[in-house]
Amino acid sequence: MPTDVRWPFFEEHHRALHRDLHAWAREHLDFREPEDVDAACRARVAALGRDGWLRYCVPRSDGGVLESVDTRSLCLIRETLAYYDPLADFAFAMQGLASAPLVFSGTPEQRRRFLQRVVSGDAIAAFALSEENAGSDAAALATEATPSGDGYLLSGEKTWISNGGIADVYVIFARTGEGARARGISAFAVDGKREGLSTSRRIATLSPHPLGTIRLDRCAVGGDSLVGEPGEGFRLAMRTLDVFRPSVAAAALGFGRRALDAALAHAAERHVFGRPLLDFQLTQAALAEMATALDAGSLLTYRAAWTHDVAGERATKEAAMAKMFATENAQRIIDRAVQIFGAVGVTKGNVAERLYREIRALRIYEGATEVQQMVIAREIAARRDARIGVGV
Ligand code: COS
Repeated sequence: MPTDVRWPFFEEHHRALHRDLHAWAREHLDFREPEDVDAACRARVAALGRDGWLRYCVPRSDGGVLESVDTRSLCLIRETLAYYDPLADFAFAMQGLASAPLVFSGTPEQRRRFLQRVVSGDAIAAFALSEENAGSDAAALATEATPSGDGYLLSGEKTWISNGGIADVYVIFARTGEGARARGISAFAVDGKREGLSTSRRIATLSPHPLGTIRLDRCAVGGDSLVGEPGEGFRLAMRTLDVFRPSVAAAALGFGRRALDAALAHAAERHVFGRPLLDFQLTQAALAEMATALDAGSLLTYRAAWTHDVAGERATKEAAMAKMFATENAQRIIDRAVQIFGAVGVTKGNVAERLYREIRALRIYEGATEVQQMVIAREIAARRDARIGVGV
């Protein structure tokens, strides 16, 4: 049961996208876990590029489908891909995440050089913000970009980088020193084959995805690699996350909806004590709570996307609420699905077992739940005087 696209957040083109992508996903995607995750990721990027789905990551002027990047479309795509194939969702998300800083602030030349290949699926993209000592506290990053000739020398290490090791292009955030912390960071678009850029470590995770540590050893980049103004990198990263955090929520919805559908089917078929599992009120209570949390998560997710797309506002609080709620609840929903499956639910190859591992990272990446709580609290505190009808 996907999100109901008749809701007023959506327009006719969203309904068409939803219908067409479900049909495509049913035909082209495979839920089974691949043996070679790098090869599988490359194949997903190529297929998503070939059939035009990556065109939703850029505006029409850069070869996109829509006039501007539409958060509701990104969310519908991630929700759908996550339902059919977690790795396809990952592949789509990373192409979009790394494209966003260029969409916001890239020069025409950078757009031509990077975005076209990313959108066609010919180049795999990565967004390199995190470091060993700068995860939640992104402004603490220490990778340095030192001016050299008419360009920069990048030195440092970025870690937990999705697609790190297989990416053809990286958006790298480094300290240029215009100011302290967030005010002294800039973004750079760097070719993955650049001398001085190497993968120092691949990271194995609970559910395998391409992930790695990138080492920058006096990696020389031209001044034309700088994305946006010097010192603007942190804000660019945050603007990107405002768009992509709702999409993480949407992926969690896709996982959760898959878990609910699988649990429902199992509960209807499985007989215990002479009756279908579904006849037991305890099963019904679990399923009812799962379905309600999913719809509540959808409402928050598409509210955040709508606020960004239609109201045209900075949707920082809405994005954080959606990500926190949808990912935390998807974890519980999937855990309940495992419980409904019983021993089968912890057996390798079972849909609930796979989802149980897939969902965990979503509560951490692109801002852990605790970061979202911090963001929400800050946003409501900052606006407390602006609220209508404060009568306390
Ligand atoms: N959009 C635009 N600008 C933003 C912004 C947003 N959503 N959020 C913050 N900024 C701006 C602020 O306005 C501020 O600008 P000025 O210096 O001009 O005042 C600047 O960025 C610094 O913001 P702030 O002071 O809030 O920075 P903090 O260091 O306190 O960090 C959080 C804030 C926690 C929100 C940030 O570090 C964060 O999101 N961390 C999680 C990072 C993350 O998601 N990592 C995962 C990596 S990607 S997988």
